[in-house]
Amino acid sequence: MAGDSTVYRSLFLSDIHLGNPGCQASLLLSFLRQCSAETIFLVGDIVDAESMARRVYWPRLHNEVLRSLHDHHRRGSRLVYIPGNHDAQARVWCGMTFGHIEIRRHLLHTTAAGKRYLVMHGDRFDRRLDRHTWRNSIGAYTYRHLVRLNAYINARREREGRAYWPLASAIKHRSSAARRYIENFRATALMHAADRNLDGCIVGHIHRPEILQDGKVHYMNCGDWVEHCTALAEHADGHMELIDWPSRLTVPADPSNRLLPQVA
Ligand SMILES: [Mn+2]
Repeated sequence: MAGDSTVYRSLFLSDIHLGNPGCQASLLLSFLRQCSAETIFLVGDIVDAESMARRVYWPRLHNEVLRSLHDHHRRGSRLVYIPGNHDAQARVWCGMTFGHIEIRRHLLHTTAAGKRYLVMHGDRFDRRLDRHTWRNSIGAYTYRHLVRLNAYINARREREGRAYWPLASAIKHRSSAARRYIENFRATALMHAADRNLDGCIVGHIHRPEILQDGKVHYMNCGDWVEHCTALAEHADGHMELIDWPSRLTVPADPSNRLLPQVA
């Protein structure tokens, strides 16, 4: 295992979707193995219970992700888990601590710079989840297949020594309905934080990584590990950064080599 090369005050990861064939577990492992954090926040949809209910899928790499998080804890990280809508069953345990994992519905995080951010999965800002229409069902079905295709294409690209390319993301960005959906979600989350006089919110859920500011209020989305492979990190001085992990990997000249982290 590579040594810790980057130390963060906090790390926010969401939408890992373990148990779903679309989960990019090997990229996540390479990320987790080169950094450490005082606190790791798991911001929902960590295990995809919905996908597991359709078909049990649990390869060795998905266990490795859990083991890696456990290793972080052994080396001193605090672990906080906020269940999302794909692992909503775990919400009955909110407020409890299991082993070394604190389970919360949401929480207030104060950065080293004194900024107060509400951390939550964000599905409550998703108006689409309120209605079970045929359009939503088709959308969910299409997306499920798109992330599986994404996993297949990128496994092949990795074997060929080519850089990671988020397929579903490229398609979604062309759709005006998807753009409107993202804008609505973002605006609702920003309003929620502003109403509570907070400096912003940290969410996941919509698989759209970004940090942006509206007036004085920050909107930060962790992204996901089925398409974008991103994380939010707080540095020792409270500065927040969005880490786009695939863009930090070098593609080796020899295509028989695997993707290697630049920092290793
Ligand atoms: Mn979600």
